[in-house]
Amino acid sequence: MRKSLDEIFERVESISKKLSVKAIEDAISDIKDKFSSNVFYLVVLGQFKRGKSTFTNYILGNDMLPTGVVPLTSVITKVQYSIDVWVKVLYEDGMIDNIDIKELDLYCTEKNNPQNIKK
Ligand SMILES: Nc1nc2c(ncn2[C@@H]2O[C@H](COP(=O)(O)OP(=O)(O)O)[C@@H](O)[C@H]2O)c(=O)[nH]1
Ligand SMILES: [Mg+2]
Repeated sequence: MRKSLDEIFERVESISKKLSVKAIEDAISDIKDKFSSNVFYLVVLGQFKRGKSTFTNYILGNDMLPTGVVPLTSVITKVQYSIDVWVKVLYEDGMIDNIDIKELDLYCTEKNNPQNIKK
């Protein structure tokens, strides 16, 4: 599948070059970069209290995301593979804090970070 996708990318790229369609050339270049980095996003979307965090914890095999009956996750929480457990808080102004997993709920819950006041 990887190989046939690579072939498709090559064909689309060569066609877009022949036709000089910059938008397609840029798009295919982006897709090729994403594809070669071996990273994809699985996005879990849904209304409050619908079990998104519970579902994500189940996939992870680890209860690292807080779950509960009141709306809990108030900010976008991104989980990625790693051997060690680490948590980074990314602030709107670009600042980054390294925190302990036990402190995660201080940032991503409505109770401890209402309306994302910590930004
Ligand atoms: N009955 C039932 N409750 C669930 C299920 N999944 C999650 N819950 C409960 O629903 C509540 C909200 O779950 P949570 O994962 O925090 O929801 P989120 O806001 O979508 O992330 C929690 O009390 C969970 O225990 C399910 O499949 N069935
Ligand atoms: Mg949640």
